[in-house]
Amino acid sequence: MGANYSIMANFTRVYGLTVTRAGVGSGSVSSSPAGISCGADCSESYNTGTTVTLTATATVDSIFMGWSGACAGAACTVTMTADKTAVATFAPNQPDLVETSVSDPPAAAAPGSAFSVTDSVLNQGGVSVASTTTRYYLSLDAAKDGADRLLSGTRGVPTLAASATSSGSRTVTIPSATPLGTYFLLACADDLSQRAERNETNNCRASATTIQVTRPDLLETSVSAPPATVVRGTSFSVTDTVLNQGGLASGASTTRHYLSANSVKDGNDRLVGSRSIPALAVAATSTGTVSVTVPSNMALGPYYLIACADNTTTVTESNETNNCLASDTTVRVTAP
Ligand SMILES: [Ca+2]
Ligand SMILES: [Ca+2]
Ligand SMILES: [Ca+2]
Ligand SMILES: [Ca+2]
Repeated sequence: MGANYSIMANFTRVYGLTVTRAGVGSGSVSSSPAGISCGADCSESYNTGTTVTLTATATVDSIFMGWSGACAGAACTVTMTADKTAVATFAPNQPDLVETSVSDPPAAAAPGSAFSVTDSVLNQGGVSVASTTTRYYLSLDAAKDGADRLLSGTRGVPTLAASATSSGSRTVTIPSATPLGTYFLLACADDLSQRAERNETNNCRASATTIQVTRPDLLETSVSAPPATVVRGTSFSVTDTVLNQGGLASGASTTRHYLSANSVKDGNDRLVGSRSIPALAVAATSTGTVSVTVPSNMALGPYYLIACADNTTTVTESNETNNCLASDTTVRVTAP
């Protein structure tokens, strides 16, 4: 082999074109030159410099909303100078309202109290929808059903174009009759069913966190032992502690002290003193000492000392029957 040979090769660069379909409508995308027929085949490699036109076709129940990614707007022609992805968005040919966000409720609140809700409604359909009303519920689970508690306070949502969102805040009030418990907050778009939509079952959204509908609960956790004997008409000191073991702070209250022939508070017991209790935060206590006076006409004999929290029934509590505590020992009332 005395001759020289030269070898030439042409390397042609190729780039990938990928089509992605977005939105809750449906449709297909084809390409020219051929190679893409999406959903079945959504990507193709083309020689560098190739100009590719993509055509989106909505199904009969949908609307093509436009291109994004490598293209924008209604038409898509790309020149393959790099790997590219074009996104075709299809929407239903009807409105479809969904709640895309709802704020979390307070961790705890009493029946009858109010709080603020912020939510967003999206029309993910391909056509506009006239004004609607969003309503709010407390629900034991994250789904709306007939057992849920409708909150007062609604939000009017204006006409929404395709892909438009309305956000707003409202003050809502928990119905006074709501049973104590743990609830999700639901926001439900078009809750009065004023507008026909592609999907009527996706209109509600639950909060991420729950609200405990609860009340304060005051009770006596200690009451001092009375003296072994006391002369009627005279006084002795009582120290007691009130605890708020409920889920909400309580307002100010009054503890009263009684002498009782048995360890249970009833209508026969004699009022001997009282103590003012300040507002108590959750888990807070109040301890204090007051002087109580045995009535001069008190029948002689042994008595329990009973302290009763919120004995003027100023505070509405989750449990109104646990407020009294009797001393372990009795005091004998004697004559002067
Ligand atoms: Ca809907
Ligand atoms: Ca509807
Ligand atoms: Ca109580
Ligand atoms: Ca009470």
